[in-house]
Amino acid sequence: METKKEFFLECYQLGIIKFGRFTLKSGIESPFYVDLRPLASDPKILKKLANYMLDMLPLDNFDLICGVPYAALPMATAMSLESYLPLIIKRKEAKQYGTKKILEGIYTSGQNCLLVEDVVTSGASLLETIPEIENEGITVSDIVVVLDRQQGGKEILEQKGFRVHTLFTISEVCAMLKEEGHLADDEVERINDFLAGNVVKFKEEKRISYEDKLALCEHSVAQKLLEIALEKRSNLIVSADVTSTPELLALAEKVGPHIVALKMHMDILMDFDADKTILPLKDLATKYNFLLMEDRKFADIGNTQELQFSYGIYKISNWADFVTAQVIAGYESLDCFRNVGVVAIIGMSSKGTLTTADYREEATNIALSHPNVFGGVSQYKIPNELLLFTPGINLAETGDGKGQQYNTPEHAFSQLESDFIIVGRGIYKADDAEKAALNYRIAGWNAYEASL
Ligand code: BMP
Repeated sequence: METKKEFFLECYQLGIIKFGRFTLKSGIESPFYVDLRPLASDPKILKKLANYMLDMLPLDNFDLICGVPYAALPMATAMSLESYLPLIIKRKEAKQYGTKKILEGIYTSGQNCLLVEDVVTSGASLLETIPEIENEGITVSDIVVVLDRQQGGKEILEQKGFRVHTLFTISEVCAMLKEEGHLADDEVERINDFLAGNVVKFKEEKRISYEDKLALCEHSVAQKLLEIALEKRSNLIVSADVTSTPELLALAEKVGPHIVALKMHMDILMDFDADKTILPLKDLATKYNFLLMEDRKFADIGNTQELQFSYGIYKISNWADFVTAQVIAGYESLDCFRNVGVVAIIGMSSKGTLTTADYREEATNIALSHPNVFGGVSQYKIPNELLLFTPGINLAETGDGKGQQYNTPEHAFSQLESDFIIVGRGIYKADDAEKAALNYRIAGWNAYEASL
């Protein structure tokens, strides 16, 4: 014979209770979340549940059975089928037309009805439902509940004179789950705190450090960036959106000591020349120990991207340490970026971007699974296995009047757990670009340390 515990564990497999940090409708944070609706989707479990509930009850007392809508409707139906107690259905709202009935089914005044509820918390929904049934001349003496969240509802109903039968209580359930190794001691402690009415202290999840990221991120470019960050105590990438080689080289010379990488849009240079632009740039990168990031945002089929990457006048594959690429053309479109790292565009910083939550989720899946990709550009958190690059950073502005939206380094590190901030106009348009780079470097590093 199956024990009640074995039965509960079977129910648990359907995902009816989740542990973690949940905000309830009331705004209160709860360490667990209960939703018994999945039970109705497993006929064997639903039938067993019906019998467990019926076994607890003085069935001779009842003429009718009724579930509180909606979660308890299938439970009441199953109990009716197993016990032959006639079912009545209570509407959530009275019909606006015809009979305007709140109760459906066959019943007569003076009958006693067993009320079925999935979960009792404060008892409020039962206290609303009962008078609506009693208004039809039906009495309610007993309530049967699958799970008591032990937040006072049962006691309130009992004070009002109802008999409340509960199959499980949350404490009992936690004890069973702990015994089976599904719950850790600290989780049980939080649940007990919550049930005792105390404010629950959740562990603040801290971002992981660059040292820990070094152990987690396998791509050689990711490792190099993290090593430079630790060595230079910097997480700053300057976006060198200038339009001539002299300006680009002058900027690189000024900001070089403060950055982990210089980000370019090489196609905006008026005077690009492999010898005059790239060779001195590579020398500066060596001199100051930073990487070259080409923000090309490739967005085509694999074959075209392969040509764009290695041919034309820029021959990006010859000099870039890493490139940005959209993932819109799918996983295989990224295969062509051999010998460099790829940072995938997961979400954009501009107003009205089409990078919605669904898009970002799909983009993240591609980024996580493709061996060439080691990071993502986004304004939201991404998984720890990827390095997060956050553009749209400016200490003085909130936007540029062209759709760009700015945040602070503090926001990037504390809210997004970013790894690298990307700053363009905040630095290259400053009167003193070197001083501005130093300021952003300090602000970025302080924000990173504060977020640990
Ligand atoms: P600025 O700090 O001047 O706004 O420059 C931001 C840089 O980052 C630009 O080169 C832009 O192309 C890039 N960028 C961005 O602003 N938002 C994104 O979502 C992705 C980007 O690459």
